[in-house]
Amino acid sequence: MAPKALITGITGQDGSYLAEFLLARGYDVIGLHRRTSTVTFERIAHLTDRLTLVPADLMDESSMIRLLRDHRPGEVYNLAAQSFVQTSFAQPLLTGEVTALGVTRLLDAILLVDPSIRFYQASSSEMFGKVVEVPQTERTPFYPRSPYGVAKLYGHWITVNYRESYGMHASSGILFNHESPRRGLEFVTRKVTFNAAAIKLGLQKSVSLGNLEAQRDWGFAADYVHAMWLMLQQDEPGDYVIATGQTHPVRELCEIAFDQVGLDWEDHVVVDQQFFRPAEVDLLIGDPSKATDQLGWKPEVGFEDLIRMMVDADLAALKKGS
Ligand code: NAP
Ligand code: G4F
Repeated sequence: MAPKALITGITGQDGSYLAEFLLARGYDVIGLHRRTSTVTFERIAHLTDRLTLVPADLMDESSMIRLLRDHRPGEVYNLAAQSFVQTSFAQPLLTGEVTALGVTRLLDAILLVDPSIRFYQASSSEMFGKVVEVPQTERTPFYPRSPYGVAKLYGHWITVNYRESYGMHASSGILFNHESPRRGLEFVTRKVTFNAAAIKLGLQKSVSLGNLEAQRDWGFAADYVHAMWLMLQQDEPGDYVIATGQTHPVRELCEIAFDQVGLDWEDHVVVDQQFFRPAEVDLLIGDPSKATDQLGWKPEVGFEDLIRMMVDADLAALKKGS
């Protein structure tokens, strides 16, 4: 019988890549999506005839119990979250409900229905926040700097707690930033690549950004979903840092993106205070040695190739008018 996996957050960036990855390996894929007034299947439109899409919500434990009872997955990947850091300052309680308590609701639903289900939690390098050491490993102390980071830290520890309390195969992937042409337009990489393409096509003249000195360890989303799957194939659950081990400032992202369309970024980027955060994470750089040694995982696509790929995808989409 084909293995069966449930993905929460299947309509998001990572959900779409993970669904592709699991389908290619012969899985039956169940996608949990929340009810919305318009369809949000844009990223999975090419897959919908091969997926089972079930409405449920991380805010509603009984909806997840029913889903688990009806579909009986062997693996659950919890990718659903309010995932935008800036929004978490404006909506801290909603972020806590979904991104923190939502994890407990899902773990508890699994405990009630079938504790042998293997569980993946989408933890984040935002938990390191005001970093205590460089680079960050699985042993680096946490110091979150946003309501989102605090919520993810709760999700991380409740995953560890269910593993230790109930012997569940529950793993936490501490993923550093990962991007793709499917990245949401509000995140800085896609904001820059989309606007560089739009400026090149004469659709606008400038783009407004916040902190150009912030540094991130940016990888390619399709590489990172592979690591999620590898974690659930191990005999023992665990926590793993997934990163490239290299960091770049937002300024360099701008240089590469505008270079890809033959423009000078300094002619088009405007700094605007509204995009600065009340508290910032200045320097994220991960050490993925444990994942390399134990999972055999390594990133395939480097930062510059990733940004150039995203610009090309945005140019092509804008030319097509989508
Ligand atoms: P994303 O594109 O923002 O996707 C988030 C997903 O969560 C969407 O499918 C969204 O559904 C769903 N969702 C939100 N609230 C929900 C609720 N109450 N019930 C059910 N589903 C809900 O995020 P992503 O970049 O794919 O990231 C995937 C996960 O990894 C997130 O948990 C994120 O916090 C975490 N993470 C991401 C990164 C990164 O760099 N991308 C790094 C570390 C950790 P709608 O489509 O309806 O909005
Ligand atoms: O692209 P960002 O919004 O991503 P951020 O805050 O690092 O969060 C992402 O990565 C986390 C992993 O570390 C995930 F957990 C989280 O879900 C999300 O996927 O911002 C990156 C940096 C920040 O320092 C921000 O201040 O870019 C800086 N920045 C500068 N100007 C900007 C802008 N960010 C955004 N979104 N928009 C700007 O105009």
